[in-house]
Amino acid sequence: MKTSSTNESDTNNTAPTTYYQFLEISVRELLIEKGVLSAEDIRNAVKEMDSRGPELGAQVVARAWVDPQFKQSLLQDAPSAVKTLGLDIGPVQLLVVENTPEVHNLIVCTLCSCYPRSLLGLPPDWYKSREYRSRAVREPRSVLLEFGTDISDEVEVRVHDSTADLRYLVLPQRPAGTGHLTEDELAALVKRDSMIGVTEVCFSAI
Ligand SMILES: [Co+2]
Repeated sequence: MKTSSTNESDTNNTAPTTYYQFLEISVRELLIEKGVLSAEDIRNAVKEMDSRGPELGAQVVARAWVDPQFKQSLLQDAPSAVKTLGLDIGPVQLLVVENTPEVHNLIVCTLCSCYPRSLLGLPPDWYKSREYRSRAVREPRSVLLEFGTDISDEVEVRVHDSTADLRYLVLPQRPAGTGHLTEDELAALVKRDSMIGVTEVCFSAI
């Protein structure tokens, strides 16, 4: 039996450090030691990442709805397209997939929880769950129904498996009856889940 009572070993006992955690610590300490980054730079970057929500993604979607040329470049080369809106998503490759009357797209990371964080913020817990990760691939239509999204049998459902190198964002369909809305009003309609593909964008005129 272990009798050590230092705080450090207590921490180690609760969760063993994984290979990737060691790798992260080693790289981080090396970057700081070589003067490439400061510890504060890293803290600030993490804080900024954690504070991000899905608003940037919603802005991108709204722009694509009102500007066909932007939409085209977004679908062809998303990182460059979002850069024209002043958004830098970093070195991660991003693919935007468009929902149409014929195709509905759904995003998952079967391996872990890869997610377009730079545009949507942190992934929801259900996205990281083993249940979603396995069922989204096996029975996407049932999963969609549980989110209240009934996709007709004539519509093809495409499931995209994200990786560390390639993230996806769904461009949802613009709802009918929104022709008079401004770009900001449109962006306000676009919720996180619709950009993962588990819901559609709704609009009800009052
Ligand atoms: Co992943």
